[in-house]
Amino acid sequence: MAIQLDSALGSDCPTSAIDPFSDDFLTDPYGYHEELREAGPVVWLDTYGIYAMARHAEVHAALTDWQTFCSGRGVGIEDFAKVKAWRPPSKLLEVDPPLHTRTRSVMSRILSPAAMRKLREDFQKRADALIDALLEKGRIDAVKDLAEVFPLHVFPEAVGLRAEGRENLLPFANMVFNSFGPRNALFENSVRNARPVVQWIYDQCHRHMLMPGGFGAQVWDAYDAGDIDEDEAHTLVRSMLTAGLDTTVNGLANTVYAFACHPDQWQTLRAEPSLARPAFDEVLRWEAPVQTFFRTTTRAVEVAGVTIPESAKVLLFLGAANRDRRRFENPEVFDIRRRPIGHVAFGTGIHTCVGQLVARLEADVILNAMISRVSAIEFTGEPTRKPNNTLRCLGTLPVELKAA
Ligand code: OVV
Repeated sequence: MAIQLDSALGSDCPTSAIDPFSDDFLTDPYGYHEELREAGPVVWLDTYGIYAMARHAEVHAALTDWQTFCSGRGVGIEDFAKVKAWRPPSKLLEVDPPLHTRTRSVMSRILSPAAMRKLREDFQKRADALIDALLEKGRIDAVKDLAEVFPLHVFPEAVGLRAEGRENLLPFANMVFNSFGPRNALFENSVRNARPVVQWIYDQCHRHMLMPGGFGAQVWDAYDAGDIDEDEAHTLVRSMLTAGLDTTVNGLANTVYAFACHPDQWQTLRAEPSLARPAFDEVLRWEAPVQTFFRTTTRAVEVAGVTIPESAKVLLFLGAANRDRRRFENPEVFDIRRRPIGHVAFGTGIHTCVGQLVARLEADVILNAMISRVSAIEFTGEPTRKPNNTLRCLGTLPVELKAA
């Protein structure tokens, strides 16, 4: 694809015709990532009239500088200052300090290391039982049978949702993650698909719908304590239901996929189970579940010689930054012995994933369960992709788990 300097922009900003929300790009982004990284530290994307960054240094710096690259005008392609948000904005993701500082502190207290310690034993038992059952089956679809089943088992319960209606969670999240992109067919179809479940999701966020003791009830405890108002409490529970499931589903699917692609790495992990945590980080670096988020500039800012004007939308390619050879040696190689410190799959700065301990716990118990029980993970067919404007999603992942 032709990359030219566009003098009309008034600075030396390379221009690209790449469409990062096309099926082509979303199905296999890595060649396009390389093109964008090599085009320059900042690239103007003609298709949408937005700036983009795909190199690690600039993505990292933008995520860190929340004063300049704000979230309060939306982290999708639409600027909330110009276009009304399509849903009531998140009070965690789509806000800046000081409100963000307050809501974030409520959420990080609830999703703390101590809270994870209380959940671990139960999560591990369920992971063990699931992997035992899957070994009985042998041939599975690791998306439907593992990556979706496990988070749908443990996460809604940890939040304190009722048993009925949990199947509504994934279509809802799928829609929200599509909505950060343009109003393309992916977005329109996911909206159509999720329309019947939206009211159900909003209903579950009320205090009387949530079981005592769960994450959701604890958000309402923060309301009782006067830390947040009623609307904030409701919207923070919505954040949990939106951000907590599809992300971990794809994180787990990508984990199984990474090891199915690299049988030697599975043997390395089995020989050295203490690598489970760095191995999951390497999965996140290599195949980031959340590929992109936007920021909006609050002022004109110079980035590596390029001036980005005020009120510009800037697309940050987390997944591309994680494969930047300026930061990671042989970045396309999946190597669980690498310590992928600095990957930005969870973001960085004040908006770093607040639920990452839950994600890490889920991955850890699944890997533990598999390390002792599964001697090999073999493809039994071609995996398929399910394009999403934000997430790196597998549609199906046919594998056979071999019992150890
Ligand atoms: C990280 C994330 C993704 C999607 C939605 C939200 C957060 C939210 O806060 O609603």
